Amino acid sequence: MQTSNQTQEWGAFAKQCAQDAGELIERMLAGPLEVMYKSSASDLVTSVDRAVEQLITDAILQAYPDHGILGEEGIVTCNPAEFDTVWIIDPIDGTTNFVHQQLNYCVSIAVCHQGVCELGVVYDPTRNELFYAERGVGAFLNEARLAPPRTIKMHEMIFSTSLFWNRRAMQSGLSERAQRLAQRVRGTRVYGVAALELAYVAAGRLDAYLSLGLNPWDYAAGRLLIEEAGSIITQIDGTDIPFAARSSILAVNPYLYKSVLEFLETRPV
Ligand code: 2AM
Ligand code: CA
Ligand code: CA
Ligand code: CA
Repeated sequence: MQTSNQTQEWGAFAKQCAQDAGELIERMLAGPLEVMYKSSASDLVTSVDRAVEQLITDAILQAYPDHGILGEEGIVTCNPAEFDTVWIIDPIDGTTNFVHQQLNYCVSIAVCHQGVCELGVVYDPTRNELFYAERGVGAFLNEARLAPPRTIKMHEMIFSTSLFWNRRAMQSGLSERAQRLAQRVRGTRVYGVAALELAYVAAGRLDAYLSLGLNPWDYAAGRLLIEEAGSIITQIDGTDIPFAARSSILAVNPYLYKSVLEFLETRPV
């Protein structure tokens, strides 16, 4: 169990790291952007992703040399399941948006202690919006506490997802069930930036977010934001999200969670 003083100190440090990352991103955007393929043309990494991961990691290891790092772009100093305190970092979530639009991307940082995430930061530098959650304390946007989730009916909801054309979701019938859900709601959105979409569910800008196959750096900080804001987050079949492993994600306003889950599970396709 962490003391709240210690978690607060980590929180202040994580916020500063995210803001420093934002400044580095903006500085680097003034120069040429080096874009590389990872596994395919739809799986990109840039020189900025790598520089940001290095910046954040160097700062953490200087301040907390005995902590572990799990970063998307290759800086992994520990097996998170066997380590005491682990920082889970997505230096740029939404890299495709970053490359094409220089908009709708964020920096995501979570700090987990003995398998439980204690704080999460999701920072959108272009809008200067910093979402912060601390376990047992709450969820905030730029120091203002997020409002509790609103009471809402299914026909009033909007949700974001990329499930409709996900190959695995199409094969399993999940895609068609999600489309039927889409026909019952006010609207759908596709932002392509998982951590920010989770922050938006926490903030009530979206009422749900659904995804398959997310990595811990995509959802760790957003998950705590959802929980501390009073919404519900599980895997897409309703089971608990594992620690620091690939997972599907179903994040929903608490008044809609049960009906969305039922819709995804039981409606005939
Ligand atoms: P990234 O930009 O950090 O890679 C895009 O729909 C969202 O899913 C982004 O948050 C993106 O993170 C993440 N993502 C990108 N490629 C993915 C993949 N192959 N599997 C799962 N998530 C992915
Ligand atoms: Ca990526
Ligand atoms: Ca990501
Ligand atoms: Ca990323």
